[in-house]
Amino acid sequence: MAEFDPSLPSLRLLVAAPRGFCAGVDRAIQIVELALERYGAPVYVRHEIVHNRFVVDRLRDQGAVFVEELTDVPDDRPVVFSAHGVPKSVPAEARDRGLSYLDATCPLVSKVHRQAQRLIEEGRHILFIGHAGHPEVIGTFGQVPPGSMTLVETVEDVAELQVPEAANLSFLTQTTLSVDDTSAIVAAIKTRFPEIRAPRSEDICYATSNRQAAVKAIASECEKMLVIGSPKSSNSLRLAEVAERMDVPARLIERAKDIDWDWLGTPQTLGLTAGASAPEILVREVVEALRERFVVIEEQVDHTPERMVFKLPRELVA
Ligand code: 0JX
Ligand code: SF4
Repeated sequence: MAEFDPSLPSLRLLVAAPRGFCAGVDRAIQIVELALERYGAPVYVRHEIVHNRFVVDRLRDQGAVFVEELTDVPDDRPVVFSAHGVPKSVPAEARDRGLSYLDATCPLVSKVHRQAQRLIEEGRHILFIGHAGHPEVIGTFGQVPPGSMTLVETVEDVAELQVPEAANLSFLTQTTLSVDDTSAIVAAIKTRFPEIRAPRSEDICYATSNRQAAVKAIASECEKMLVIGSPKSSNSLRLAEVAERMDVPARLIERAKDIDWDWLGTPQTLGLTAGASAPEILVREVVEALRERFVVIEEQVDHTPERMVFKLPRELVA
């Protein structure tokens, strides 16, 4: 802990809550840890279990091996699928090879997978709101036949959309999107396709929307905002975006060493949050680094309480 030095400038630090790990991330990490306990090392993990270098490095130290493709998994070792979900072809390939696999796909992502399959069975074409190339998008597209789902990334995309049967459309979304951007895209879709069958709500998950709301709740009081998360992490990127859109300059950092002190300057009030894949230990690390340079007055600003817990796969708890 940094020593108190009254000559340092003082800093009011507003720490957003909820922040950091969501129930899907907690579950995914536990699945890898329990698999290591049960089967011993190495346990293979297809894709980063969650988009966080610290988490991945820690699990690697315990014996996890991270690969991008099943072809890199030997026949005699278990493999875990990441929280972001996988195309249907991945478990199919694992079964064909007789691999033992554990699926750490977040149950809220799996729910979108099931919805996609149901809509296709009803003969609909799906507009999928999401970010091209993101593993969750690849996984969800991989639940349905090629050509039955069209990706929409922006409001501008909606005007350009060419879809087979306008009267038979529905839409789904990635779970980790910007709440505001998504509602603008949904509004544009409903304007262009008034007959579209709209789900009761978009599929942005509770953790993503709660973390964005918590940033909104503190941003107007902050001069700058630090967001702990990986540049690969969609939900973390969205948190920095939320602050920036409220005219609060924000930086996404992986760890304390990434703080750009020149950029930070000496604000009176700083906001701090963490994406759903960033562990609390990194929040404490950043607070300690701030205490080296400021007299920090830390306040946690509680927004929406979270109590979500997801069950672990039966084969790991039995
Ligand atoms: O890039 P994402 O926000 O989807 O993933 P990340 O950062 O690993 O967060 C946890 C997993 C989220 C799945 O929906
Ligand atoms: Fe699940 Fe949401 Fe967490 Fe993704 S961010 S793992 S969808 S709870």
